[in-house]
Amino acid sequence: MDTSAENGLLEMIERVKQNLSDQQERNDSDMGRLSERLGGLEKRITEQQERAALAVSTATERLEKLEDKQRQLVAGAQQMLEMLGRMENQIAVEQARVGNGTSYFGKLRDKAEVLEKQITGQEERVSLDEILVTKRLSNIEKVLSEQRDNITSNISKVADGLSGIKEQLSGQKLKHIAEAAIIKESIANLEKDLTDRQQKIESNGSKLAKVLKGLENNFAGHERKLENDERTLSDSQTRLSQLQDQLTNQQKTMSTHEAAVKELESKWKTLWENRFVSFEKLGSKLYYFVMNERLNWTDARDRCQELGSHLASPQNQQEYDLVTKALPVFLQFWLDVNDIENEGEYMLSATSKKKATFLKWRGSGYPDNWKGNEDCVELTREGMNDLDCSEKHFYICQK
Ligand SMILES: [Ca+2]
Ligand SMILES: [Ca+2]
Repeated sequence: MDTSAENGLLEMIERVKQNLSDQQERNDSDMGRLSERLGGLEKRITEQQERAALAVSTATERLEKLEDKQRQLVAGAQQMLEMLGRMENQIAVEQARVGNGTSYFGKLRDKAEVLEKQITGQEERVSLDEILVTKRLSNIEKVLSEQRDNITSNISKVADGLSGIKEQLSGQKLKHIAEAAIIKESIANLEKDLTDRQQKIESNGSKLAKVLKGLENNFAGHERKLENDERTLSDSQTRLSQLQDQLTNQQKTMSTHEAAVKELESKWKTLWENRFVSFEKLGSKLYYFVMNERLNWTDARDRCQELGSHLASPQNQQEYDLVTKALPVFLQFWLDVNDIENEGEYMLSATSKKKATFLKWRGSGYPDNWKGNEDCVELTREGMNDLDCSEKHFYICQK
């Protein structure tokens, strides 16, 4: 190579060197600016993080979501930084290899701008959320303030009420004090009255004790007397009991005597009643013609039985004749014959209600059952006739 050619080459190298040097300076300058902008971005992101952390500490899930987004942004920024780091390396490689990465840096700047815009947009949204949260907080604060006012008002009312009650209590207290004074006075009066009464009672008690002593003495005397009386009474009771026993025995004896007397009386009565009784024999039978008393037919029948006989009933003409002849003239005597059971059917009561077979009526037209009430048969010298059984007549007993 000749000198001129060498010089030309050297100049060219010098220019290339100069260009590279210029380029390096420009790159350095761009890098500086980018670094500054990234620093700014980092700072803003940190501020946003702080604000987001503040918002998260005071509120809701929505803010937590924002925090997530912020974290994503930080991560994005870090990725971006890493990307930028990688780009720098690539630029360095490209510059070293191609010697010119201007167009590439241009693209990088564009990308950085886009990212910056995105961050700005997100920043605005964060601001908007922040405003909303602030508004809600403000509302809550307002509500709280109103409630506080209400509470203050209520407290004031309560205080007024308490004041009123306090006054009432004060009034009542005075009233109670006055009442207590009256009551105290009443109690004092009652106490005095009580003391007086106690004294009176004690005085009366002493009198009563004396009277009681006297009464006790009297009582003791009476008691002794009563004991004596009781003894006397007991003795009397024993005596009475003995007397009662004696009386009972005497009553028994008397009862026995009475029975004996009664029996004697009865015997005497029979004897007396039968003093005229004397049955006479007519034919084969004994007859007793009773003419000292008049009886109705039933009593006459019973009387004959008492005398161990029955009303007479002649059984044939011979007996009839004997009896009839013995009768005093005009006197009527009851016979045993009657038709009490069945009208017109004449029976004999004494001989087990056998039918009367022998009848000797005094004439035609007999028996006539006069007035429909003649069922007992009498005997006169004229013959037999029916009569009212309640009529009282003499009678003939037979045995
Ligand atoms: Ca008759
Ligand atoms: Ca008659």
